[in-house]
Amino acid sequence: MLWLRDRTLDLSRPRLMGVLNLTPDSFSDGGLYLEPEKALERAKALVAEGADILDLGAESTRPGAEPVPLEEEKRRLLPVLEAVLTLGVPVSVDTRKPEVAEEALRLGAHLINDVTGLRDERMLALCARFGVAAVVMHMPVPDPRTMMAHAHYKDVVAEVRDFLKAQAERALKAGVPQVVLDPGFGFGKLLEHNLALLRGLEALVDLGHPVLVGLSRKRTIGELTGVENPRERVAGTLAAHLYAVWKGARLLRVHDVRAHREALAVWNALWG
Ligand code: HH2
Repeated sequence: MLWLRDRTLDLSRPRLMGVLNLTPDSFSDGGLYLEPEKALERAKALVAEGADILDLGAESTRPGAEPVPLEEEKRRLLPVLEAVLTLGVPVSVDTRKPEVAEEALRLGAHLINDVTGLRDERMLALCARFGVAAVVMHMPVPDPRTMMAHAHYKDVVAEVRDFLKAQAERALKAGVPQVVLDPGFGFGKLLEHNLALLRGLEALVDLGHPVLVGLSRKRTIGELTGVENPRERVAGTLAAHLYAVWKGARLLRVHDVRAHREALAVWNALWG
């Protein structure tokens, strides 16, 4: 069960988190949903396609991305968040800034998705104060500009597991009600690291928290399939995500909700 403030999401079967990027520069859909009307339309479409939760982000964290100033991130995010919260579907906010998270939580956001792994004490304190769960994601350093220079691991599965275990314990001790763990595919990780993490996903699942996986349209899928255009990587994404579900992932962060809903319908029928 995932606790989302006033509601819960049953995780006995895998669930879909639909991505809504309110950015000019996201790697696969940058610039498409910059205008609030377009963003709201997209949110409605994601819900109609079967998203169980939406993840709103207003700062790209692709490799090399420059940070977005606080006021700009708020300007992009908050009006759309307010509108999307009226749709009746739980909303996660993808931000690494406590100031943004605080305003989002005041508006009623249901989950905080912090790609920097709740390293900032203020993020912990906020989630605890509002009684809101958080996604704890691994990246080797909390900066997309430099993370790829840190793609060096002796044992990537053990290192990611140890980081997530420590951050989860720290969060729960600080009063965060629940954590979701995410290996952070592509964040300071090369193809070989992403593959090792997928193959070894049970090591994270065994920590006892729900596991979220986000490989949607990512470079790793492009490298394996030879598909250059991120928006055409849906088939490869589905294969990786179904494998992750088989390994125990319970949440998939995806751009292509409909394709995932159909794949999971078949999966669920077979798996029982
Ligand atoms: N990936 C991206 C962004 N946020 N959050 C979690 N928890 N896990 C992920 O794997 C993850 C994430 C990158 O994808 P996207 O949002 O499409 O791109 P960009 O960062 O360029 O906006």
